[in-house]
Amino acid sequence: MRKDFLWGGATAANQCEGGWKADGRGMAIVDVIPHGKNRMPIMEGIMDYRELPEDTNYPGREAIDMYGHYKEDIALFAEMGFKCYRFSFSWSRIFPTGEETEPNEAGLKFYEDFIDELLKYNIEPVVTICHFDIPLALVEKYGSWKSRKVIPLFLNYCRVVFERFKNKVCYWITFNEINMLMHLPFMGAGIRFSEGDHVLKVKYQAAHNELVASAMAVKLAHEINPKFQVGCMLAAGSVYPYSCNPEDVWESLKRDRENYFFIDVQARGEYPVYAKKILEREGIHLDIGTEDIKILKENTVDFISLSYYNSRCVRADGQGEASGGNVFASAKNPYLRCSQWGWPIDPMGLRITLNALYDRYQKPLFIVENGLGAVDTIDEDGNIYDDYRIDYLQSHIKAMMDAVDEDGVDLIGYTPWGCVDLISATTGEMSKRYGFIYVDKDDMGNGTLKRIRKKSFHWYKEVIATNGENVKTID
Ligand code: BGP
Repeated sequence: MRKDFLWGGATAANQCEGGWKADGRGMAIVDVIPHGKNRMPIMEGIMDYRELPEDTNYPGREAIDMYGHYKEDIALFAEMGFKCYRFSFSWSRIFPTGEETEPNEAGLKFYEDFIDELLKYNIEPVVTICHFDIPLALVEKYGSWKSRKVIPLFLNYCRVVFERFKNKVCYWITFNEINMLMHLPFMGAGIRFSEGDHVLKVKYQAAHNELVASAMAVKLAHEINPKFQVGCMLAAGSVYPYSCNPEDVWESLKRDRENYFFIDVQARGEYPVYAKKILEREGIHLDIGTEDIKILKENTVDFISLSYYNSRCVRADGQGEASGGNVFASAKNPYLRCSQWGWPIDPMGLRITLNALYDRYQKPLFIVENGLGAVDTIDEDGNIYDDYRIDYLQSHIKAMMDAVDEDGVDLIGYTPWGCVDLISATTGEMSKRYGFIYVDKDDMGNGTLKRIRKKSFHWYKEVIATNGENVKTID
């Protein structure tokens, strides 16, 4: 691997920061996403959070309180030798309602101290500007990304953080997993549906508004500092045909395109022809501003970041067993075993996905999420022996290195997800743990929040120290 390869870890404010009322922070969508049976209908945008019972538990409000523990957490990341750390800003900590003329200085100062703490250890910050996050006030007033009115407000937020951190941050990601909007519209983009809504039209319009906002952010970033590197972010994972039946192959190509659509626009600068055809077939006429096409064309991203948890699989006949995996419906692949949450485990799929993306876009890639959500138990001796996590990460790192060394994929870095345990996005659980660092907290919110190094902590430290060389020796 190249010497400047960015080994690190990733988290996001909505799932780890907490401090929901500190520094004058405004309410954000994560503050109204509950734990339990109502979580899915809320995230899908088909249930209104204002109808939730009073005793509802909202796990994101405190999360793992990284707000109060960041110095300790960053010191642990430094101990593992992180070269970079991916995290996100909470938009409503900086603009509590999204519409203030001046930013909230206390919120900005929090991130400034946070970034300074990273730089103290020579850890490169990688900032996601919007990770499943938007001020709740904008959801209530404008219906979130349904409305173009949110575009200039987002841009204003971008301007403030780009200017403030002009000399401290180089890597920016506009929207986390932009394609999530199609699957969990409220969690992904604050979209709620009302009776009579043309659901697909609402989603594509919101997607268009985000795509334009993303391109405008790229433009602004490059004006403020030409050295800024701005990326898009895809929930990736190639879709395999269940068989060599051409019907299955065709179905898999269509499914891949559903995800590529966003990145095609962000990386190539225009709506792909297959997307135009889908819109035409569905009778959807998007509200496209006069300048939009030009803005999209002229402001493509510098790199493509992605999350990879698993591959997907489809059968054209829709028969057979279904498989789990990051909210994308998929047929069960008989060649793969699954995690405790039913997500397939497919390291070779990472190599395939990286190659497919690199072939398609020819831009540097950055793996900004990967990992195994698993139940951890503390042994009698006080340690956590998470060999299953080491196995998962080891095999995926090996596949990633093959993609780089054998296939020539240009890869900037690797930041496994939830490097410190945090709240699961899909389930709201604490018990679905990804970290090298254990956090003492349970699904009901009880615990001391104490941090404990797991076995994988020491293993990953060695991976970074050897620039991945030690992983190569496994079978
Ligand atoms: C991605 C999200 C993350 C993260 C991860 C794992 O979709 O970008 O925010 O949570 O998936 O998913 P989960 O937390 O549901 O296990």
